[in-house]
Amino acid sequence: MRLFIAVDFSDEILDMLRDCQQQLQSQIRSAGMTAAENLHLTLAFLGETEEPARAVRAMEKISLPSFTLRVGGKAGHFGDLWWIGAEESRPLIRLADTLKKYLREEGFFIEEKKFRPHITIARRVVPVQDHHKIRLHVPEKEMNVGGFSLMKSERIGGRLVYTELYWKSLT
Ligand code: 2AM
Repeated sequence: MRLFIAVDFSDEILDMLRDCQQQLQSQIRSAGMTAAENLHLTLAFLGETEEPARAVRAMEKISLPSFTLRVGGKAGHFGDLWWIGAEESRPLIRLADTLKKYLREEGFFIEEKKFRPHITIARRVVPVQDHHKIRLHVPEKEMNVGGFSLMKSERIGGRLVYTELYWKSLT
């Protein structure tokens, strides 16, 4: 199974992200928009594994306080994938780094690349003219992060379906 660990959003942040998707939709030819229920902030990507219990053990070792997450204020694209940014705050980086350390201790191979907190809102975006012409107005919103989730990702009937397997609260 394909697993990743992520933070889910408040309704207010989901509304803001959906509004960004609508702004994008009105300026492009086509895209695969992320389904509303799949919008999340990935902390760590585990890839294919049959060891969810080891991922849970890594999550259980985390003893960090809840914190304020700021989402928005910036948008961008990696090639044809469009994202909304999240603030690279100390508590967020600390949570992602600590989690990756514990996942490696549990035997997972986790890429070393720098953590760039982002929310993918659309893939395979085909602009009308050029990606640089696209303008999104992205307000910044805050939420409290009280925990994070182990997620399973599957393709069911051509649709990407994410299922929460485990939730770990912050202190
Ligand atoms: P993305 O949004 O930038 O594609 C589920 O696939 C989540 O894990 C997505 O948020 C995805 O990020 C993230 N992820 C991180 N590394 C990945 C990888 N090598 N392959 C697929 N997804 C990855």
